[in-house]
Parts: sequence; C-alpha cells; structure tokens
Amino acid sequence: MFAIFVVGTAGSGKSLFTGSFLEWLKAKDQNAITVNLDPGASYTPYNPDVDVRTNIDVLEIMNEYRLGPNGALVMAADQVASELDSIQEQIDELNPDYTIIDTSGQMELFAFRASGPYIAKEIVADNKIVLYMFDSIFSNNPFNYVSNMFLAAAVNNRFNLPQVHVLSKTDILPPSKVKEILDWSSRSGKLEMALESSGEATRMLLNRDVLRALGRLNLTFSLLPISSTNNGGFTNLFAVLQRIFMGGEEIIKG
Ligand SMILES: Nc1nc2c(ncn2[C@@H]2O[C@H](COP(=O)(O)OP(=O)(O)OP(=O)(O)O)[C@@H](O)[C@H]2O)c(=O)[nH]1
Ligand SMILES: [Mg+2]
Repeated sequence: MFAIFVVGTAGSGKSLFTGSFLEWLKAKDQNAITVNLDPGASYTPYNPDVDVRTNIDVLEIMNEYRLGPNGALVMAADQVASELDSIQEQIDELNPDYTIIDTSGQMELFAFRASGPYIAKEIVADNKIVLYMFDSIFSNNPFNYVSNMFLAAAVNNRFNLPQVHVLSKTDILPPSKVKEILDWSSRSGKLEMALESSGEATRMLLNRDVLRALGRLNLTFSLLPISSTNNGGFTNLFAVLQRIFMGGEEIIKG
C-alpha cells in the first residue's frame, strides 16, 4: 500500500485534491481509498472511507472541556493519535493500493504537534510520502514563495519522509504566472532576481539569505503543477508517485 499524506497551509486545496485524485485513480482502475484525519472539517468534498470524525467531535470537546474553537481543535488533533489502531484496522480491511490521507486544515495542528508525525510513522505501508501543497494564490509573489519553501522544509524536518511538492489551483492563475512560479521552483537564480526586483531591500536580503540557506541544505523544491478542478497535472504526478513506488526514490532534493 502507498500512503500519501496531503499537507499544506489552510485552504491550499488538500481536501479537493484528495477527492479529485481519488476519482482520477479510480477511473484508471486503481484500488484507492481516502482517509480524513481532519477532525475540524465540517464538510469534505469526498466521502471518506475512514474518518476520524466518527470518534472525535470538536463541538463535543468544546462543550465538555469548556474550550474555545482553537483549544478544542488542538485537543482534537492530539486525540487523533489514539485513533491509530482503529484507522489501521479500517485501512487493512479495505486493503487498498493507494491511501490518500487528508490532513488538518490548520497545518500546524497536523505537522507541528506530536500526533501527525506519530500517525505518519506508525501507519503500516510499503511506501509513504508527504505531498506538500504550494497554494498558487499564496505563492504568487516571491516573498510568500520563500515563506512556503521554509514551511515545506519545516514539514520535511518533522516527518522525515520523501516529500513531493505540488503547485495547486494552477487553473486560477494565467499560464504566464504559473510558468513564472515554476521557474522560481526550478531555478533559484530566477527567484533571487524576482526578490531583488521588488525594491524592498531589507526584506529582500532576509528572504535571499533564507533561500540560500535552504539551497545549502540541498532543500530546493521542484513543483509539479496541478489543478483539482480539471485534473491538470495528475498524469505527471502519478508517474512521479509510481517512480517512488518502484524505486524508493526520495525527491525532496529538487
Ligand atoms: N479553482 C480551483 N479551486 C480550488 C482548487 N483546489 C481547491 N480549490 C478551492 O479552494 C478552496 C479550498 O480548498 P480545500 O480543498 O478545501 O482546501 P484545504 O487545504 O482542504 O482547506 P482546509 O482544510 O480548510 O485548510 C475551496 O473553495 C476549493 O474549491 C483547484 O485546483 N482549482
Ligand atoms: Mg481540508
């Protein structure tokens, strides 16, 4: 089984991708399922095969422990760890080849508390990857793009799994803008030039240093462009996943 943990900033397109990629895989006769690990989701654009909300109810936590919405979400995220056996059992029963795992809306609840990395480590799978989403809209200027690289590096540091990076919602931006972001992702010189042409000297220097530090650690991120509304880029993404599946290849290093 190939487990794909979909991680990204709030609203970056994790849930829609989970649903669209599931349907795409099924249309290709692949045996795929979805797992919702986001206890705070009130709606998911797919019907999860396995769902933490069955046993974890954020509203109930708010009432029982007299917590506000954020405190309850934190507690709910921590409770996800105790669901591991049940999640594993349900996945095993379905016996899929691909398991797409949608994670918390607020990325820090999944990536930076203990339960997310614990679940990712303990779930039994032949291959596991983190699929990190760069939101097209958020990554649309060079400063935000560098921040997103930094977040992707932090996620990699937490999970220590092969990480694939996608640029989501590419249908929203004009093709020339998509190309510009893809150029930043494949050629850090282009990104430095974009930072420099901003005219914001102090901010530029800070971001350029962050970018160079990531480069020195070999953490550069080649982005695969996708769209979950028209399935753009899914064929290419699937080919990359299959290469990892076959070869155990790690592609954090761009
Ligand atoms: N046009 C377009 N819209 C998208 C795409 N992917 C997601 N969206 C929209 O972006 C918004 C957020 O998408 P979600 O899939 O809910 O994002 P998410 O990361 O799961 O969000 P949270 O779980 O709330 O953090 C929704 O309105 C989606 O319809 C895409 O590829 N193209
Ligand atoms: Mg979501």
